[in-house]
Amino acid sequence: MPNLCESCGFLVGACRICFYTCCQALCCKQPPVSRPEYSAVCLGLSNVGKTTILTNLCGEDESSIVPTVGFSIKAIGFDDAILSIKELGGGDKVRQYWNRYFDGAEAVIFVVDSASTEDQLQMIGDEMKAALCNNALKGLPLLVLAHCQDKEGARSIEEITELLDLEMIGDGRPWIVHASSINDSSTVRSGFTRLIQLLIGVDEVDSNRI
Ligand SMILES: Nc1nc2c(ncn2[C@@H]2O[C@H](COP(=O)(O)OP(=O)(O)OP(=O)(O)O)[C@@H](O)[C@H]2O)c(=O)[nH]1
Ligand SMILES: [Mg+2]
Repeated sequence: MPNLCESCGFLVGACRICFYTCCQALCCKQPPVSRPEYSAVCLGLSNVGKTTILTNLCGEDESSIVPTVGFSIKAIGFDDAILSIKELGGGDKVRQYWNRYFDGAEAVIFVVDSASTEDQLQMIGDEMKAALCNNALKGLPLLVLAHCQDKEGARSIEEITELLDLEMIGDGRPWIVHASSINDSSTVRSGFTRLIQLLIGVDEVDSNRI
């Protein structure tokens, strides 16, 4: 039979546990959720909306955006990962230096104005091919954003896939084409979420190989 002292000790212990559990619940003290971090490069011709997209994803003011000279980096948190995205300016004079900034990338985002003409898409496809052939980007997951879907004459995902010859360009890497418009920011966010799923999938395959 436990004596009175032992019973009291047990009761005090139980009360302490209850007290701490309640405090923790009230203070919402959950252990911090750890998310993987990935680096990505964001490419595309000038004026297609790269900076606008990244600024929108960060919830920052889009009213004072100017053409990107050189590059700019933003770290953006998503539910399942943090993406550190390096946007390279798309101007004619800047594009020739893109390959200097590819090192360390784990994914590629290529933004396309979906209302581009066939000739423009031909040129965009050539730029994309040249970039993706670079050793630093070989085999990396690719998100092609078929952006500016709100514009008149915007092409469908199927048209963009065909005109950019993506079946050929994407060969040997996980890739997706995703339709987006800044007017509906959920379409932008869901494109990046899909890219993160590709990256997590690649990680899982790699860790199974070890
Ligand atoms: N209609 C339309 N306009 C957009 C969309 N997204 C961005 N824009 C506009 O496109 C213009 C150019 O945007 P930027 O974000 O500066 O383009 P960028 O690709 O970063 O250009 P560079 O930095 O020069 O390479 C801005 O006026 C944006 O408001 C979209 O989905 N639809
Ligand atoms: Mg820019």
